[in-house]
Amino acid sequence: MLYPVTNEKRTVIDLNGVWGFCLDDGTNEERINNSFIALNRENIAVPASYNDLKDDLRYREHYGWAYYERTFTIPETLRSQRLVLRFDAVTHHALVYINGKLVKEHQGGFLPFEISLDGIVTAGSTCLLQVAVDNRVSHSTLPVGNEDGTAFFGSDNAGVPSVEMAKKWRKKRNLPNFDFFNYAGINRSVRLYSTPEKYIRDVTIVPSVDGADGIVDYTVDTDCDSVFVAITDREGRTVATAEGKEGRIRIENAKLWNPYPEDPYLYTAVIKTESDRYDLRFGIRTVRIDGRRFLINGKPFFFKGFGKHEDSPVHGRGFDLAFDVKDMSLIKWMGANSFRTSHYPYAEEMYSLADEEGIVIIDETPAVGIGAGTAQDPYKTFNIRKHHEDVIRDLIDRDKNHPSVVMWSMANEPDTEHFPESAEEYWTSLYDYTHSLDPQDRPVTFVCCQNNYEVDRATRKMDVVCINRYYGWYNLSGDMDAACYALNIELDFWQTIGKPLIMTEYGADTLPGFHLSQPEMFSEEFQVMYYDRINTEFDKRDFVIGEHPWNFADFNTIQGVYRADGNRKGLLTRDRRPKMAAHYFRKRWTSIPTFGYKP
Ligand code: GCB
Repeated sequence: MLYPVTNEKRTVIDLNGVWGFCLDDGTNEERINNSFIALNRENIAVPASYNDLKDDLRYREHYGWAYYERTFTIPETLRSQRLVLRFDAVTHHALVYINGKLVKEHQGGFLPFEISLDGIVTAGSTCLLQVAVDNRVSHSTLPVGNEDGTAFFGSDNAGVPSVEMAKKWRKKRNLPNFDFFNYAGINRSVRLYSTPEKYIRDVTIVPSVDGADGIVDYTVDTDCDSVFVAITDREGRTVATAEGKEGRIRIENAKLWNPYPEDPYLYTAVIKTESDRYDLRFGIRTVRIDGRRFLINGKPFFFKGFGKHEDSPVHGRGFDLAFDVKDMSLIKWMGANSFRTSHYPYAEEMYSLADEEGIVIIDETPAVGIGAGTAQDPYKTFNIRKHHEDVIRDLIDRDKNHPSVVMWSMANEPDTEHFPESAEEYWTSLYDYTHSLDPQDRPVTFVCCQNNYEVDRATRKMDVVCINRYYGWYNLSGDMDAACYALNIELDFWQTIGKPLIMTEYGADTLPGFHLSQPEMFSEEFQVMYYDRINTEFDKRDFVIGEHPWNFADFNTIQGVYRADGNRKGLLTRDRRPKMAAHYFRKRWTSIPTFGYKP
């Protein structure tokens, strides 16, 4: 799916701004065609998560539908154009109405969807746009939550005569199987855009290298009759041209896209047809696994970086370009070169920034929490496969051309231990599916949680073993000698598997400003000692080809006994101030090269 652009053939109209909004009152009736919204209308910002925008617990803890509305006018000048309404992300389930008529239903809160407005609106008219948004998560949504807001756990039982009674008293709420706040609403931009009637639907670029030359295999999906492609360099000079809907272009003495701190050189493919034009920035780089090495442009790459979140004060998970630019700056300041889009696809603008800044991305779907909170075999019991395939397809469709994306992560921490055979079948078939869809055939993985790795049959089948481990924090808490001992037993196991391994999460909650002479848990001194001890073990293992501390910054979560003002494992605070550990990593990573750190 192409990102919307304005050029001489296309127009983008921004529909972001202050919209009318109201929360459903819990009865979940049809709200669009009655006066409910008008009677309860409040102001809300788009894009943003609605949860933290009002000082009202109803917003913070809302469960179920919420309604947005605004009007927009279509300029008469667009009369002969094809019109499309595009939502970059509505979390999690959206119903879109125009002038009271349902025009689109979309499931999944982190990927864009579009509505062709042909036959629905006319140029020159003013339309009422309404969006109903449902934030409920269940065992069939991605991310996963416990069913219907009534599940009942552990300590809820204390002092309550019966489970039934507690269920009656307990407010209906989302029970996420994931450790980030379930921020909801129109989280990313809404735009109206136009194309000519005969237009460029999609462009696919597959780069490769032949000696000093770059090879670009391209496909243009269009009904247009003639297609011209010009490749321009950074200075805007045309370096190669081609004609036709698909073809191969050779760029002599090509400059490669290389990760930070090297040069992430980008070319532009200028695609013109008899009626349309689209300019796509792309990089020439290769990605390949060779034994235990992860090669970018044929050189062994070492992942220095983070698990992140889209999370910022007030906006919640709402699109925030200022935070994205600031985060890129901090990533580089710490000497990092990569991050994982834990635990869902991020806004497209972040990938374009990463292309430009040379930051490598492990691109993750929103499949987090499969199998948690249930004793049943999730792969056989719940209806997830079809939706999971849909999000993988849409993710690749959206992100396939970004040079920054070097690997797909199908999920975070699914259960692979309790039903190992079902898990193996599920993950290896999705692995094949993901490979089959990616025109660049990048490596594919999923991220494994702390488990009995000898029983787990699925993690070892991935191209790269990605593991989240909290030795010294959740287990063997505070005892780093024991933690390193246990970690090494596990690393000995993975060494026999013969694949590259990235530690995709490890970390310790840390209160900024809490200092101790002796490193105990939650102090800044402990966080530094924890990382230093564990990194020392990684340095002894050539097959450990990456370290992604959890997390880049503190982030918001559901309230609960484990979380005081959210998850505090950030190297930075939520407002992006460095803890001592950020300085520790800056020192470490600025002395570790991006290429060739491990043989
Ligand atoms: C994990 C999860 C991550 C959590 C983290 C933690 O394993 O993947 O989402 O936030 O642990 O801090 O508990």
